[in-house]
Amino acid sequence: MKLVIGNKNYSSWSLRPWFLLKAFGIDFDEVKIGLYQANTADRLRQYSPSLKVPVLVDGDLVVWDSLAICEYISEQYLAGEGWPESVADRAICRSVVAEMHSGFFALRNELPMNIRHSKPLDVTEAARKDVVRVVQVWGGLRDKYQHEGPWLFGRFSIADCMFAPVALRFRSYQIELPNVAEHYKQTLLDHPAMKAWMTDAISEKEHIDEVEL
Ligand SMILES: N[C@@H](CCC(=O)N[C@@H](CS)C(=O)NCC(=O)O)C(=O)O
Repeated sequence: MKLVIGNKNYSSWSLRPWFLLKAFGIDFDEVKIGLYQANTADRLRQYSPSLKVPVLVDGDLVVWDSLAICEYISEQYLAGEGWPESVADRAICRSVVAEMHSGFFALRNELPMNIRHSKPLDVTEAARKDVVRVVQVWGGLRDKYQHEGPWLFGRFSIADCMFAPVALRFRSYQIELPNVAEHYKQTLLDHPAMKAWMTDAISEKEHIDEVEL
């Protein structure tokens, strides 16, 4: 099985399924395609019908879109363990995952993932509102599931993978967080797979002007 990803410094969408695979110890080959290069589209065309990363190639099956890949991994390799156990918890988990997948545009645009960046910056009211909403989601879930483990739903789930790039953005732009959110951010950043991704990102040489602020 191959996971095709973009630059580790910049590609927030790539991190999500990569983190899920690593966190559950599933074996896969990593294929990295540098984004925004002259040959990027040609290289992506070999794997990705959407010409975007991430893409999972498992035998004859091609799955594109980070959430669809996480869903597939959970069904095919984890007997559903990517999601919480109870129907109600799964419904809430899918709600926050969908909210992340289809929203937070100001946060994404104004605070792009850039692991090598380390400096605060001025953001608009819309981005500030997105940060407040992330803090509310993290705080509410940690409050509810604190006795079941350190992750958003106690046990590690796809929700943690979806928010992992947000933790990296908060780190890069030095966003001040209340204690509970700060602690959860640190839990994400301390995961060995996240540390490995960050180490690789820092050693990458490509500098993409389109993403740098
Ligand atoms: N909704 C998609 C978004 C994928 C996406 O936008 N990927 C970006 C990289 S992080 C990409 O491939 N950009 C290359 C391009 O647009 O040329 C997902 O969740 O996988």
